[in-house]
Amino acid sequence: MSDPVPNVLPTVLLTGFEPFGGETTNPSWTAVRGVLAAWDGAAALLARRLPVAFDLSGPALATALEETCPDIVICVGQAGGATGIRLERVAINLDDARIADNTGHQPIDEPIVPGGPSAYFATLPVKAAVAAIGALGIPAEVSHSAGTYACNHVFYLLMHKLEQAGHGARGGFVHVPFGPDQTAGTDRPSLPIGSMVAALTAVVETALSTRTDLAVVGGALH
Ligand code: PCA
Repeated sequence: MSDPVPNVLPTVLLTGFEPFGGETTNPSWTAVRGVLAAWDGAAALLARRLPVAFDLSGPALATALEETCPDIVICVGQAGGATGIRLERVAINLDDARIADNTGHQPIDEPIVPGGPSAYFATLPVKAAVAAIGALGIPAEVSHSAGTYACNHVFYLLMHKLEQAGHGARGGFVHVPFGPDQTAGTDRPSLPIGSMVAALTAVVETALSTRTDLAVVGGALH
């Protein structure tokens, strides 16, 4: 007889953000909740909403990690103006805010972790995820900069904390476009929330099934 297989489902933590920059919704959180509502896969999914605040998001992320002990963490944020899903590959050790955060704080050219590495790479299979999303007919690409605002801040702290914990948990960041409610009557691009939910579900499934990323074209010339 073979040894019994432990019946422990992997845990996936998804995070979204509260609204910011004058918006009343943030599609990242709407979509994350949609993923959880529809999920019936072989993993335990948990979600947390993070504040758009440089001083508060790190502690909120730390609490979420302590409470959920995830195997995989996928943080999600809004990238207004994007036309598709962006699988972020690089988090840099820099806060340089173009606008104040939701507490009025606007750090300029400050390290996120003084003395920390200049950058971390996502440890999710970003190219495989792009392929999986593309197979659903939803636009997606690998992105090599998550910016220098609150999303990059959380992404960097996530990768820093996961590396320091040393448990082998994997993580990354996904940017989504505006939702249709944010662009009505404008020429700003948006994506239906249902497409975001399908795309993020594909990211979760790909992360669960794929440890070694696809070696396919996905770089950027500029
Ligand atoms: N998007 C912002 C911060 C919160 C969010 O949803 C960003 O891209 O930095």
